[in-house]
Amino acid sequence: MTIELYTWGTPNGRKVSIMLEECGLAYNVHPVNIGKGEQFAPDYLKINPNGKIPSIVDPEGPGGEPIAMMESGAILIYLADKSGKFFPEKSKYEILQWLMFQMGHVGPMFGQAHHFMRNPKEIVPYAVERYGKEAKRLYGVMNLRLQGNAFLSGKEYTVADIATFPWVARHEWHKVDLAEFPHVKRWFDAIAARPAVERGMKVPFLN
Ligand SMILES: N[C@@H](CCC(=O)N[C@@H](CS)C(=O)NCC(=O)O)C(=O)O
Repeated sequence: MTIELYTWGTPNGRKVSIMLEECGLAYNVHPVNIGKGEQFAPDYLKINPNGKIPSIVDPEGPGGEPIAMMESGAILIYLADKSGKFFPEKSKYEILQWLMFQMGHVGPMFGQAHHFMRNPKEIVPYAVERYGKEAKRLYGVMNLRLQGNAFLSGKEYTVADIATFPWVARHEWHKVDLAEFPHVKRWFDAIAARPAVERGMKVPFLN
């Protein structure tokens, strides 16, 4: 049965479209224009009470019952359980650490860097410096991790990489030069070349 994906052209949305493409699961795309406030429409809030993208509705969830889900990290774990892909049991706790690292640090900090660097209603130098510095620090953490590991959670490509990739794809937005982080660059180039990633990054449109 087809999964309904509610999304927009942002890193959090693209984590889920990449995962759906990688797993080969059938899905319909419903664009939710967050610039126009569609995330706050009463019908959408029934699916995602937090008023954010992404969300999914799977008509065939656990026990064959429909399930609506918010929070991209939880959605990735759900889709991994459903498909049996990209979350191998043997490295479960490594994967969870790097997935939580993305959800708790990479996403929120890069997101704040974008907000203050790209769309300032007023220039707040302290905020630009704080989030720019933190973004760079996080690249340092990833670079060290990827120095000895092909992927964030170890030898295999997993949901931790799928969650992090679309944020690193916006490195120019948070003013990071990947040449300064060669292991991140090698990891990034390898993932960018995956056909499922190329397709997932185009959902719901290029930007
Ligand atoms: N922790 C949430 C974050 C979701 C999120 O912040 N989505 C942004 C787009 S990337 C959004 O919907 N923003 C609209 C708004 O804040 O009103 C997740 O990972 O799903």
